[in-house]
Amino acid sequence: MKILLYNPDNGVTRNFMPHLWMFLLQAITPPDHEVILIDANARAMSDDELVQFVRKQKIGLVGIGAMTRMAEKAYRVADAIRSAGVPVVMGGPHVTEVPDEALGRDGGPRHADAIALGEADETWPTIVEDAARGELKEIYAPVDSDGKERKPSLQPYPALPWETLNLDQFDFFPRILRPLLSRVGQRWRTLRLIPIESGRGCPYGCEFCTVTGFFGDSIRFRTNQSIVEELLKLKARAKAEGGLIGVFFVDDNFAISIKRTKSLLRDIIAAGAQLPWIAQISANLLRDEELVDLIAQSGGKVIFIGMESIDPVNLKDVNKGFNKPEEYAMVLNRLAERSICAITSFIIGLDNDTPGVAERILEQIRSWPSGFPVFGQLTPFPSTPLYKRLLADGRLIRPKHWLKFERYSMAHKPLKMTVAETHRELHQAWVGSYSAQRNAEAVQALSYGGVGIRVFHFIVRLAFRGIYFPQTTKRDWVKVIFENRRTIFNLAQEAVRRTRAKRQNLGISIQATDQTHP
Ligand code: B12
Ligand code: SF4
Repeated sequence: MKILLYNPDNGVTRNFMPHLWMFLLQAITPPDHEVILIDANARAMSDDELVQFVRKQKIGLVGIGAMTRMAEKAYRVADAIRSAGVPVVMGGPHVTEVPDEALGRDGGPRHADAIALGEADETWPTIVEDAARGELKEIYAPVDSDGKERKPSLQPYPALPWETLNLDQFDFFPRILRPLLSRVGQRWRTLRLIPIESGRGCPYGCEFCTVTGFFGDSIRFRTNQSIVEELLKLKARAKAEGGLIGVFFVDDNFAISIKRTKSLLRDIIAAGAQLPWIAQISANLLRDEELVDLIAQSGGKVIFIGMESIDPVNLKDVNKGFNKPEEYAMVLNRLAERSICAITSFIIGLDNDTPGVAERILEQIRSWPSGFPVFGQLTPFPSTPLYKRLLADGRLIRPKHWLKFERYSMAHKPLKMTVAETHRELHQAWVGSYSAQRNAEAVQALSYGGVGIRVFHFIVRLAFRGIYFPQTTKRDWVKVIFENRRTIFNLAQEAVRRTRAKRQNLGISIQATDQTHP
């Protein structure tokens, strides 16, 4: 049987990296079945094109995975494929949180023939065999023989064939900038970001987060050895093919067990398996200076930190009181001292937020080392404690917000601001972080480093800007390049000056060598 695994995009912006679940399920599909992967973030297709593709390829089963944000599109695509007579199985966080919806058991239309609840590492092979026999069941849940929920162990972990997979769709650099970047140096022509998980689960239980509910509070890890092997394969490939390969450790809290993270990082260093990497780590865990040293030595370049708020009352409200705003600057400086950048993530619209919150956050950000701030509005994801609280308090204005996806639009009434004010604050936070002037300041603040670092920081800034201000067409890019022309000109001028100086120095040293070796 031919199987298509499909991951929808959100219809507006694109992720910079295909989703790991597809590669994982492909690796554990029983032999005798062929698996084709399409991530709409990397390969955009209309519903019609997709249905044509499914027909032409004679696909026998389509698996669709979706976050809540992509649910509307996922259902639409599923409907189109099912009307072509091909069965659809859906999985991932959203269907796990609201299983009745996909199966049409909540009074709405049915979108899937079957759903896979929770982690599908152990149920997927059964789903495939059942589908091949034409005996798909409606619900597949990871349970043991007593019917109790079972979280798969990550030991052993399937070997993902990164050494042979086509990695073109993992290129982080926007297409339009690639020719320019190749001129900076052949090494810079691509930056392929590969998702790797080292463990699952986070026990912290922040009120808005789905992770503790989905993966459970029992943390599970892969062996250090299997991760190091994966890194070594990727490193060998980067060496053989040129270009840059980086890794995104997709664990929700990569240092949730500091002892284990340190041991993994030490093993990476000992094996010489360092590649540039990104991971998400909560600020409280970065108090450990030895951990930060190991992060730097093992190739860590960017850390995503869920700061959420600079207001301790807000943090306590969402059960994230372990974040201490007074420590943020210390943590960020400590990272910057080791040339590690931070993606600082904030939530706007928390219960204690009032008008002016964006400016208050921006003021703090301007006092920190240059990084990449991101902002979202407080979003009640189904089945989170936050959703239940807002529902009970009658504050949900769009209780099924995912069925009509609206980017950056509130689904509930904030407490101390209106919805319109919250939207304005969110907009202000993005403008204040990624205006041409702010980009210039952030790049200028890095002038102690080489021009390469600044060019890279600037390009990443432009990409991050695109999370809020969609940049999917050539026109969008031309506009953003025009707005930032002064920074681009200054960086280009400096690059030329440095290259000339380097050439001259080289000339002098060649002459000197000639003189000593006549
Ligand atoms: C990496 C990541 C991203 C990446 C992009 C995704 C990528 N390319 O990998 C980035 C950083 C861009 C991102 C962005 C966002 N993310 Co995100 N992200 C993650 C993260 C950390 C890891 C995903 C992952 O690979 N996990 C490991 C794999 C193996 O797990 P999995 O995907 O769940 O797959 C398993 C099962 O779900 C199941 N499964 C999944 N799909 C399917 C399909 C079928 C057919 C079957 C059978 C089974 C199945 O099988 C897999 C193996 O067991 C998760 C949290 C987490 N730990 O999962 C959050 C998470 C998915 N993100 C989340 C959110 C909210 C977002 C944002 C909306 C954040 C924001 N405010 O902007 C954005 C939206 C992006 C967009 N384009 O619109 C939420 C989603 C909650 C929800 N209910 O939707 C999560 C769960 C985190 C959280 N704190 O709650 N994200
Ligand atoms: S620390 Fe991060 S992953 Fe863990 S519960 Fe909180 S938000 Fe979710």
